[in-house]
Amino acid sequence: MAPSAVEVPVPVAKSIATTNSVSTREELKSPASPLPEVKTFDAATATVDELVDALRVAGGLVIRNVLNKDELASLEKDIRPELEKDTAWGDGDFFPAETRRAFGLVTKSRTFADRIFGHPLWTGVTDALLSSTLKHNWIGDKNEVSVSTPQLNNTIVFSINPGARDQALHRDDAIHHVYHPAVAKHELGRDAGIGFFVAGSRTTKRNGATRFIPGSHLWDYAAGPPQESQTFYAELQPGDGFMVLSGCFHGGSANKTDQPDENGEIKLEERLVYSTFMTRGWLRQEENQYLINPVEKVRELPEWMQEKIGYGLSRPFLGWINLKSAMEWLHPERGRRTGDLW
Ligand SMILES: O=C(O)CCC(=O)C(=O)O
Ligand SMILES: [Fe+2]
Repeated sequence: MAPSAVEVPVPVAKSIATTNSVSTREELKSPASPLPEVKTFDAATATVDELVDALRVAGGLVIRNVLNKDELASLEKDIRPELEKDTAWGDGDFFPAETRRAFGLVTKSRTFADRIFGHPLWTGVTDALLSSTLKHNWIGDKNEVSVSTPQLNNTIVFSINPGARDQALHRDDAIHHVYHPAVAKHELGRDAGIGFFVAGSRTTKRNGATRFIPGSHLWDYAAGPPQESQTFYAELQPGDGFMVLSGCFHGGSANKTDQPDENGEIKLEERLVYSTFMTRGWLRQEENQYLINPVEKVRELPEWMQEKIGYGLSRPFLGWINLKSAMEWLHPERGRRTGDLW
């Protein structure tokens, strides 16, 4: 591209000193700050606003009773054969060798699509925290405001078996090259993603519950390494859920059920967790949804889900095919519409 005569301003990460005009240096959160409380809700009574507030403070929360027994049974019927196809990764990899995984879950299980990916508390929380509004977009004499809504980032089921070691603590937003300085309080716009883990079996500190460091989404990302002593284990009953911002340090944990318990007995347990992440509409999706999900299966889902899977446009015009929304490509029976970018 030819050099431009006009200098285009490059977005620069805010420095710690200018992050928040009302914050003093002392108020900025760091690994030395007290750890915030991790709240527990019930899916029958929780509101989206309460969940959003709790996530902004602690970075993670527990929701009891997201799925009932019938939903869990139907999910497992769909997914178990997929887990059985998986083979161990080499030890020393990101996942311990005793982990089994399966992917592309929105089209492998309708229960997963409806009750996890499409759960109203989940769509409410992710819409609130991951939507972006482009306020200043002059096109000629018109300022065109656009809202980009969140899209699916990945879907993974993790079966962690006895003998698995701890997965190292990490931030999932590293995939999007995120760096943030410390803040005193969460600011809207900070998050690149959010994760939702739903327990298929009970998850405990002994069998490998997901652990995370509360409040670590507010730290300077240069601060490290993360300390195991600060972790909170998301201990869940089957059907309970755990939401976590991608900016929090977290990881799957060791499954020690191959070792004697406090009564000297060995009771082997599998830790089974269904997970999904959402990301902003204008970031690349971690899991390639167009290759993993057969298109005929995508067509069976409601249109609002198809849009969230990535077939909708991120406004103003990201993700088009033939200059049209991929929703039009997905529904050729409707015929060609007039105008670009349906
Ligand atoms: O297995 C878990 O609980 C967490 C897995 C995880 O964080 C990851 O694979 O990125
Ligand atoms: Fe992770």
